[in-house]
This record gives sequence, C-alpha cells and structure tokens, in this order.
Amino acid sequence: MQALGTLADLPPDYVKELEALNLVPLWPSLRGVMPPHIPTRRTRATAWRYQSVRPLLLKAGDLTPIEKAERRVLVLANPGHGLERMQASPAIYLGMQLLLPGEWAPAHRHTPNAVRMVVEGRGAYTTVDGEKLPMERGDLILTPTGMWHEHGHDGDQPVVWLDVLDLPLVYYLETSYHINGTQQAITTERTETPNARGGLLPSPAFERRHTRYPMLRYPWVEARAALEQLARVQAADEAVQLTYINPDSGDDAQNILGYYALMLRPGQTIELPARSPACVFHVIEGGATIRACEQSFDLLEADTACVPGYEPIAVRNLSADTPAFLFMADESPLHRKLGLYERR
Ligand code: GTQ
Repeated sequence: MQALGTLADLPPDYVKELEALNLVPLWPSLRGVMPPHIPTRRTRATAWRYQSVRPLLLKAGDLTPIEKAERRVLVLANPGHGLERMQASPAIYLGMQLLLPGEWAPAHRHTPNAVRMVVEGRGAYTTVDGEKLPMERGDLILTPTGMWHEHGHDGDQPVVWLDVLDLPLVYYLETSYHINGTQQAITTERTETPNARGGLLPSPAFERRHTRYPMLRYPWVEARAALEQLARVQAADEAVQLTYINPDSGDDAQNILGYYALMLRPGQTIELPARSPACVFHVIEGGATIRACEQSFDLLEADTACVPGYEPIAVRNLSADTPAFLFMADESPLHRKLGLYERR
C-alpha cells in the first residue's frame, strides 16, 4: 500500500494557516480513520468480578447516602476507552447499582434506554410509567427511552442489579439528558393485564391495543424455563439461545442494544463468529470461560465481561455436570439499523 504524506511533510506555515481557518488535510489521517480491512477498536476484552465489585459497592452504601447519589452505581468502565468515558464498548454502558432496604431512587426519565439485570437480593421494584415491576434475581427490567422510572426497596437485604444503557452512543450524538419527576402513582392497569406474559397482549373487542413497550419485565423463571425447553428439542451442538423481544412487534426488546439469554449444556463450548457489534456476557447461574482476543476469562456467578466487535468468541461451560445460564447484551440492533452489521 502506498504510504501517504504526513503532516511533517508540509511546510509549518501552511499547516498553521490551515489551522487558523479550522481546516485539516485529510491524507495524513486517512489510514487512521479508515484502516485496511478491520476497524481500529478501543474496546478491550475486559472482565469484572462480582467478588471484587460487591464489597466496594456495599462500601459506597456506607460512604454515600442515596440522596447524594440518586443512583448509587459503580460503572464497569473499559480501560481501552479511558475510565472517565464510563463506557464498556462504543455503545454500551454497564453499571452495578446498589439499593439498600428502605431507600428510594427518585423518579426521572432520560433519553438513553436502560435495562436492569437483577443480580442479588429481594424486595426491590422499579416503577416504569406507573407500572410497578418486582425485581427478582435474573429478571430483565426495561426502562425504554423517555419513560419515567424510579427504584424502591421494601425488602431487608441489599439489592444489586446490573444496569445496561446505550448512554455512550446517546451521549456521543449530543442527545443525552434527563428530567426529574415526582413519585409516580402506581397504575395497576398494566400490571394486571396479560401484558406481562410473552405472546399475549390485550385486545378488548378484538382490537389490538398497541403500546410501544407492552412488556417491561421479563421474569427469569420464564426465560430459564424457555431455555430448558429449547435445550430438549434442539440439536446438541447448537447454541441454546433466546432473544428478548418486544412481543407486539417481534423486534428486539429495545431499539439500540440487543439482549439475549444463553444456556450452555454441561461441558458445552459454543463458537461465536466474528461480528461487527461489541458484546457483553453476564453469568446468571453457573460459570463459563470466555475466550476472545487471545485472552481467557473464567466467569462465575454475577461476573461480567465485554468483548470488542470483529472478534470470534468461544464460550465454554465451566461445569461438565450442570448447565450454565448467561445474559448477553450487544450492539446488533444498532448495527443492523445503520446497515453496518456484518458477520465474518
Ligand atoms: O437507574 O435510572 O446506571 O439514570 C445510570 C443512569 C442507572 C437509573 C444508571 C441512570 C440509572
């Protein structure tokens, strides 16, 4: 490949003159912004151990009252992007949030989409646009863009969940902001309709009632049972994987990030092809080894890892006797919408 001219090849006076007019020559930077065949990725394969995160998160509970935090979160930041950027990948933000018994994280709404994957503790709930959603371990709770949400806790033990947001993208687009609200009135209407059951939506007098997000809570008991059922009928060498979808549209549950539940049979290894989106693994039950980018992470329960796009990934169950259950998040809905999705 022809080497292109550099900035140093140009007369300093000329470069100064360009700068003063907010002009930049392309050719010294062309290869940098469009490298040959494979993109430059700042995202590094990184793992966060719950065993290490948990004591520091509980300490944050002592150090910072909820009123001083609003959201008491330790962000899982990818060092490849710089910790201050608070991003796991180009479009994914990850945080571990702690709510102590009796605490309340006040109502607000914001442009980034969020989901919560409940890691430990019982008795917490998130109210989303008036719908009170109980948070049980492994449940996936949606708080889509623009919807009011607040977190409360009626139990007696700390509750921790993993927040996944598309904040880095929304921030990059200069569209990230929030609005504070007051405590929401609970409307039982949505809670008590069949909205909360996959594949069933209210249709009074045969009229479909369209809500943009009919399903806001995906109980782990349902996802786990669906995985086990799939494992019984699917070929032994195939990945047992489910996508969290919007039951009204059949599309991904959210617009920008994709969410999946994966079951690894005892001793099973699955090879995921290199794909353009970055991806996150979080262990719900059991343990798994993630191999990517010439690294290997043994993930135990509640551990989390991220892998950059364009890298093949192998996921292996650490146990030969019991299945492992993982939650995954990736950037594929975004890549598909932008026409950038590829699989190699
Ligand atoms: O719970 O609303 O991790 O607004 C970051 C921003 C959680 C939340 C985060 C948020 C929230």
